Amino acid sequence: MIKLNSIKSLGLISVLALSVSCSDANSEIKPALVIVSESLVIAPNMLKVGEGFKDPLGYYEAEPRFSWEISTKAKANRQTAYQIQVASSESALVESPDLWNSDKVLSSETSWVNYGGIPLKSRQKVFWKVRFWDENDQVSNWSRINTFELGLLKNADWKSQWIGHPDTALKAIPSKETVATPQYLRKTFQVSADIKQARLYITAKGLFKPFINGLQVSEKDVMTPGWTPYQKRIETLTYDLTEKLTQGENTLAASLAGGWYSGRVADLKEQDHVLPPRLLAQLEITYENGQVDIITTDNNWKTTQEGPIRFASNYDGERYEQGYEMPGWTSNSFNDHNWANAIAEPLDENVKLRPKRHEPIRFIEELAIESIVSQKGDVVILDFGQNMVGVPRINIPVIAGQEVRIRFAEALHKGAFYTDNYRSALSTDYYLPNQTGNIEYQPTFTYHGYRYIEIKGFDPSKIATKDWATALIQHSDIKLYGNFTSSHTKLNQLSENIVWGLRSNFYDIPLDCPQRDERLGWTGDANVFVTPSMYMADVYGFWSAWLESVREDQKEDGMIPVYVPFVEWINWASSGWGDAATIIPWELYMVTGDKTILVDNYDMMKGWVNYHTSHSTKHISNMKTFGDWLQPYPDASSLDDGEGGAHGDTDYSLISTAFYARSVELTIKSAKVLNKTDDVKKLSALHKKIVTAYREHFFDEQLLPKKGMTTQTSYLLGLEFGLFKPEEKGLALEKLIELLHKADNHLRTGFLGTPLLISVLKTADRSDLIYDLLFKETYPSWFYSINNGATTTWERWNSYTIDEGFNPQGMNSLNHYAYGTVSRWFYEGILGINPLTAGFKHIRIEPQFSDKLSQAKGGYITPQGEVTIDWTIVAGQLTMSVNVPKNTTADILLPKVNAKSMTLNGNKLAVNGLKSLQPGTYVIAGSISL
Ligand code: RAM
Repeated sequence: MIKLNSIKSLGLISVLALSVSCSDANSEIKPALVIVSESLVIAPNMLKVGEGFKDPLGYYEAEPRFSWEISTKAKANRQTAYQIQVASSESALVESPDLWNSDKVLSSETSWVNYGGIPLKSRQKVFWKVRFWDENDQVSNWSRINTFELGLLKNADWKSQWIGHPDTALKAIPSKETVATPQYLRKTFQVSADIKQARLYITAKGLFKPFINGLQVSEKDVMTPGWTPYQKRIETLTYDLTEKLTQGENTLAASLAGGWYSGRVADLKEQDHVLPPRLLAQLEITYENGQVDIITTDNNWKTTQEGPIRFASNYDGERYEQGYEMPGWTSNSFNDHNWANAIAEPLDENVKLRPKRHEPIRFIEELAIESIVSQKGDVVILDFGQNMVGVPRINIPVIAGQEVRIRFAEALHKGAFYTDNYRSALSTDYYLPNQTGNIEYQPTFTYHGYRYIEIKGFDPSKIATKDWATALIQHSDIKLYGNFTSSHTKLNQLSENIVWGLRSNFYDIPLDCPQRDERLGWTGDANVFVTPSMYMADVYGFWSAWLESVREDQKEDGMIPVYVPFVEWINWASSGWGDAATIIPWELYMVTGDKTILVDNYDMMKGWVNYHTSHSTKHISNMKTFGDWLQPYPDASSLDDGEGGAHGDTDYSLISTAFYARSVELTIKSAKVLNKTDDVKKLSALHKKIVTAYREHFFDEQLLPKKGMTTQTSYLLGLEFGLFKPEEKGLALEKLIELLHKADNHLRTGFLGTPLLISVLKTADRSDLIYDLLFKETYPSWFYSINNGATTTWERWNSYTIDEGFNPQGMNSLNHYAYGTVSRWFYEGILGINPLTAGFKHIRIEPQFSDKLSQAKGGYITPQGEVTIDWTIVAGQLTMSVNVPKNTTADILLPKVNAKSMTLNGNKLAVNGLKSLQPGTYVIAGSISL
């Protein structure tokens, strides 16, 4: 047997010292020293830090987690050990890593390995590489060198001050109009030596758009820095300006608007444009000679409010006046003598400045006009064919002095432009030209949720053409996997709609909707969509960043607001919403296997459980709740609750007690992972008591609810959260199915019940019923909204109908992701990919075949690599190919397939042949009876 004694890297050549164990009779004598240029094992790839960042700049985490994958090209299937080396320079990494050398660590973990080296500092650029030992203890080549560079990690790193226009100084008692008028700021400075590196650290209280020497610092980033609880933490961005500075004079500039910080949020008009926006920037130039220049924001900056953007609001839109344009204001040659000196304010001690934790909102894609709906005089309605989010770029003929108005809508109501469902959000942009001719305009400091635009005020002698507008789609820059298709057109449309719902609402934080006067980070909606979203896109960083905001917004007594970031509006907690504190970390842990998400959020979980306890008597909860929100067909008596039965019919206390039990259960599970044995003990005792109280308090001997109405959700909660006695589960399920049958196999569930319905039926092996629900064409169902023209998921099953138009009730968003919860079943049910252990290192693959589908294909990118499934059924014959990622084991279960007929890669299947499959690609065939 050949044993590895030591391995040392010398540049690209590995020197392997090998010895031969004499006990191994078959071994030949080998030279003691072999020089090879390549190990036999291919290097690991897909190196990432934190929640999945590749070579990030301005990184947030001083104690990073490292992840990698075994290359799909490698012969190696498993990792038995790894070694990570980390250094402060590329040469140190090759010669002798000065920050960390993990040495050989016996472990199969390829993800979320914690850094264990010398503490890292702000600005530090870090180089790292990894190699692994495979199942034969053969070492791989070193990976390619990856890097990350830290941003400014603490407030003390900032020498700059917050700056703004003097008219917006609070002591000047500025009017709302003044505060709402965007500011323009600039500073000219000299560069007189060779530049080695230049970094711009920048953020705003509000929104900023930076420029360097006449060019945008980033053409893609928008609405930065994004939305956090600003009174506690503001995120900062880092840009590399090394190539953008020149010798001699340079100009750094930025425009600035209120955004979520200062502009109104939701319908809170009294808070609109009260706090003045401020800019904070620090340009650090390191010269070849080692000197460093720091350009700070201070009162030497020049500023004006006499620029072309006259007004900006996230909810109301933007006003642009051509007559105010200031050609060249971002470049050296501009004369800023008329501009005022900025006022400078110190950093706030209690507001943390921290590097942005996830990718910002960016321009992602352009969409052309699908059709010109109508043109009457100087009004044209244009249809992009897709409900989405961002701003349009318009290119239209205008007449000097004639104002152009751009409005937005999600649907037309009987052919007319319909904006009522935006409620108080004006969502309107204006452009006032001072010249006749063609203009090109795209708003900078607002965003719209829309499918249609109406442009009014262009030159009416011109006929609209499709190049008059382009939709510039914006959302957090997440990677979409596009990983589910099937033989069913409408199901594919539903899957696409759900992805559009995701794209539209992953707008720096998880929004409920992107268009009306709400657009908030509703926690309940997030609960039901977190796992499906993880299957559809690379959103771990997005969620874990938002959880930091949730932690920050948790009150002393453990209360979690119903939306985060919190703004003073609904200041009470709701069960099923605040439980985001336990549900989201746990679900993320199950999908990723990253313990850090539990470590970071564990105290919040416990705090929320305590809050639940303080809102219960004898383990029965009296916490308020939005209930099974928007359950269809609410009982007549609840219709006059002032909210038109929006809360559904399931008893509130039953719901709240069920979620109390659930939150305790998830905290116990987390405590187990984190080895908190005392907590496990205490919480388990509490859980038992809640379960007993729940059963006794809410159900009689026949398992009929003692309080409130008998609803699908009243059984679902108990079944999903384990609140019935084991021997009662069968009866509870029967009751649920009875209710389903009564509704002709339609759901009668709202936001809380819908995900449970699918999960409970799946656990009960009733995928036939799930297919039934899923393929229903009539109200309430997913296909019903598609039949009525949906291109996203809707807030209500019947928010809009082709015959009736908009639902007369107040809340009718056509872009709400909550009911997109069903896509979880596309992956876990139709494709059948389920984690047996957190992070999918052990997978159960159990596709749910149905006579309604002849084919399904897709996959999921696990931390170990992609698992893919592709199944087809033709004339009773199943063919299925499966790819099991490296370092993973899969069990495949195919109960409907005739075991005797089954083949695996063309060979008859051995007993247990589909258990513990090793990484690789398999083709399974057999006869199937559906
Ligand atoms: C609505 C929001 C959200 C929901 C709450 C209860 O206004 O749109 O989706 O969670 O209310």
